Amino acid sequence: MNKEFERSKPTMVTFDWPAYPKPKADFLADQTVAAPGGKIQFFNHSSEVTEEVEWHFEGGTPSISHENNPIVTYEKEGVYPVTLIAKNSEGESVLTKDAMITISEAVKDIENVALNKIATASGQCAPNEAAKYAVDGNVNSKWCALGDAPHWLKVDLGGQYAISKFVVHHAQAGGEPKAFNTQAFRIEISDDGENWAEAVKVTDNTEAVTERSINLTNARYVRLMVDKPTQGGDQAARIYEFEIHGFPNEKVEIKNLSQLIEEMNEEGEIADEKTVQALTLHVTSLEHFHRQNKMDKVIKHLNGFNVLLNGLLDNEQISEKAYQLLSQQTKKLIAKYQDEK
Ligand SMILES: [Ca+2]
Repeated sequence: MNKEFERSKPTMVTFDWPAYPKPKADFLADQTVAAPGGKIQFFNHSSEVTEEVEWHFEGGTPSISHENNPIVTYEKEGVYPVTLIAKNSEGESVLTKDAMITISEAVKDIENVALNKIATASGQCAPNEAAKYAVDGNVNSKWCALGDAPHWLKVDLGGQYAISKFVVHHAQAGGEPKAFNTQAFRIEISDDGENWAEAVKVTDNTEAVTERSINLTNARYVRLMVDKPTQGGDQAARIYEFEIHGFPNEKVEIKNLSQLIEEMNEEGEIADEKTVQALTLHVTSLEHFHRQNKMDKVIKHLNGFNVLLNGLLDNEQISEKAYQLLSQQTKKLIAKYQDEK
């Protein structure tokens, strides 16, 4: 009614409720690799509207779970997928991560392989805040970079490593305010330091430490890209420690011998050019038989190469160091090709 006491038209008030959404399945694990008998914990990160979860763990015990963050034991070596189904009254969402879990005896040697490796960066705030302080194993020292984001930190592991997990220690881990923790960053990996593949992307971090597991992947170089350095407008990156968890995973190939001969020659570990030629000639015939798939001949010539190395060492035509490195590589190749026969 209005002030003239006339009856006004009734007003219809309607609310446009958004349709209740279907869930979106997502999950993480504390590890992606373990030795046989090892335990892995999974974390449900599905969208908030999820009412029920159903996990499928091929090769694991339990093989099915309805818990939010189940712990699963894997007994046998192998590579396994994990599936999560997130459900509510509107429907379900299925996410399978293929080859997510690797169970291997090699995993007992897993450690932070970034420790004291060669690190470079887009910049530094001070000499005592250089790139190397992100990989020095000390959570009280940091790499800092000023200017406009993105900032980057690159680590050369010095060889091929199988990588399973990254741990990034942000500002608060070193005693600075939480507001300075990195909000958005990416981690990229590479074999050559030039072609990069994204392994991790985080856009909404608030915590002091971020852990991200990945499917076991080989790489030599790892790059941390800091896209949004803090929770607010401050553009300085503050990384107290960047851990890369993995283990050495060098490819065993005949060309490793050629590379070693070249390296040893450059370092003066081989007496003269004649000896270099003798070694190189031998490797060339190995490659020839390998191309023809004559594995018996490859193994025979590898054994012959070892005899040659012994003779060269006795005659002091190669150093003890060159002998050790070449003969270790030769033994690895013999073991590999005998397995493949
Ligand atoms: Ca540090």
